[in-house]
Amino acid sequence: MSANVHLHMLPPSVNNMTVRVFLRAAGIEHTEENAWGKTRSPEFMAKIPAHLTPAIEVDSHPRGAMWESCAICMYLANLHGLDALYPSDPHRRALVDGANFYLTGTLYPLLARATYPRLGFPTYPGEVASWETASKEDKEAARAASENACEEALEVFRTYFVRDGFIGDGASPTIADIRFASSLEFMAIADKPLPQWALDYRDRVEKALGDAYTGVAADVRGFIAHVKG
Ligand SMILES: N[C@@H](CCC(=O)N[C@@H](CS)C(=O)NCC(=O)O)C(=O)O
Repeated sequence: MSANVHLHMLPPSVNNMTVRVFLRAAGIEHTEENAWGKTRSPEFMAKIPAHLTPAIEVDSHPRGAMWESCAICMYLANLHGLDALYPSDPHRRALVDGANFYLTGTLYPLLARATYPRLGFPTYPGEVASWETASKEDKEAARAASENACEEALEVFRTYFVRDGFIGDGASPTIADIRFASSLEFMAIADKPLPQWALDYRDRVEKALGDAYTGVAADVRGFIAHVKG
């Protein structure tokens, strides 16, 4: 399958893991470039003004480049008619889109506040972790509050989106499973272990996707092991 896709990515990031797993699972030919230290360069920002990864350069896109992990998966799945990964049936698609929007809008901001301070990732302006004047105790209290709040959002995924299968109610993982399972990888740095259903679910997604998942997850898992060590 030729798509002429060039991916700018950061290996330890689960936002990036999502697109890297998707491209492999979809069998879309592409090249990858590590964007470490490059995202704020004039060359990068001329193409990707949001200075975010994952970002793809792709000839067919009206601007030649785009970012946002879910939007990239949706665009490429639409372009290549990848119905199993992104069902065209409006009812199943409603589940996939709902999960991805809930993840990026609600779960991921909580998950980022719970894990980024420990991973050594930059935190967002306005958050306690980014305040020079906040004490260590206040920063940890804010981090722990976000970790606690993840529980409710995870429970929403269990009861509404995942149930006993995959997001989108099909026989194989969709882009929403790739996005959600990848995000769960960061919870390995949290205080509380993931609930058993979430570990089983992540294993189910990984088993279904094989090396497309495991090969990329190795970068994230290796980074977390390094930080913990
Ligand atoms: N919502 C975005 C988040 C992307 C994001 O936060 N990317 C970070 C790495 S995890 C980044 O590239 N930061 C570099 C920068 O801001 O210069 C997505 O899902 O793609």
